[in-house]
Amino acid sequence: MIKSEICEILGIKYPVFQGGMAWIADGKLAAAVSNGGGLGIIAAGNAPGEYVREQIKIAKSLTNKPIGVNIMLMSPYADDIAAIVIDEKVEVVTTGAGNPSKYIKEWKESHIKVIPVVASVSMAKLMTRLGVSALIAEGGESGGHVGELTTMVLVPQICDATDLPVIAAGGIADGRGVAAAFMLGACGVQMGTRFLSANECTIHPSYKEKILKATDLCTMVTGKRLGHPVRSLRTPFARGYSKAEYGGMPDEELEALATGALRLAVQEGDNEKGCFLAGQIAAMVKKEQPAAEIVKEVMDEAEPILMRAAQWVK
Ligand code: TUI
Repeated sequence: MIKSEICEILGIKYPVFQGGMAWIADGKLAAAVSNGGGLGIIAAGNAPGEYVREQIKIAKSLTNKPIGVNIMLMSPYADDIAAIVIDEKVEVVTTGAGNPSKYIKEWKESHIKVIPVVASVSMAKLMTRLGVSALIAEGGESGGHVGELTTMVLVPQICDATDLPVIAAGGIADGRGVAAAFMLGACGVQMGTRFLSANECTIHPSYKEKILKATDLCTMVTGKRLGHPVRSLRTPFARGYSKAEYGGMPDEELEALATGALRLAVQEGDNEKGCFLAGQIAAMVKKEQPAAEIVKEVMDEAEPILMRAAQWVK
């Protein structure tokens, strides 16, 4: 049994977070992960506050274990949601795609455990000074909005830059990834793509099928020109966007092209116009199974791998 300090801090059985995937990670998925002993996280994405409040209530009706809310800081509703998590007494807040400094004091005063995603050493140092509970170091193998550095390179640097517990994310979907994350100095992992195959994940069946059929080179990054690089499956939408991006389409038209594309993937499974966010590890997601089984399976797999590594030490 692998227990680490993040388990003690959050009161969870397994050091496994489910990533806050916009439009995807709802109250039902989060509750299933938390009931399985991990940390389920509701994604606020670009949704209005009332949607998030409703999902928190759904999660709380399905579990009495801790749950988290991920606030996407580029959302126009980020301020509203920052207040709602206090109101609804959410145990953990994770943040992504920006700097959460202005909210941290109030969250801490409300006894919320704050765990920002950081994609650089400077952000890790700033968050450490502001007294957050832990950090998520997310490498660019991940799906969705990506930073510059890979998990392999980012995690040890973040571990060196802080005394806080570090959760590794990006490119992790099985016990080998968990073991590797621990070797790099992390004390937990966050997985997104692996949970797309969970029974409780209610994405469109053709989104799930695309993940289960994915191969090694099946993701690509678009959106660099506008400063918001996003990793998704290499579909007609992603190829078309990339062509437009490098073909000189004006910024406003490019933005319009992406508007609503994630919803079309998640809800309609629209192969032509949908943006199917996924991490590079999609190729290793092989089967549909309950979320709780995923949490236990990756940790059970990691154990003998870590033991075997120790055996080489003379
Ligand atoms: O946030 C994510 N992944 C996401 S957010 C998202 S919704 C979206 N849709 C279209 C365009 C952009 C976003 C889909 N996937 N992951 C966490 C993450 N945070 N990765 C990288 C970062 C990050 C980047 C910069 C965190 C902090 C940061 O700081 C910049 C600063 O303000 O200095």
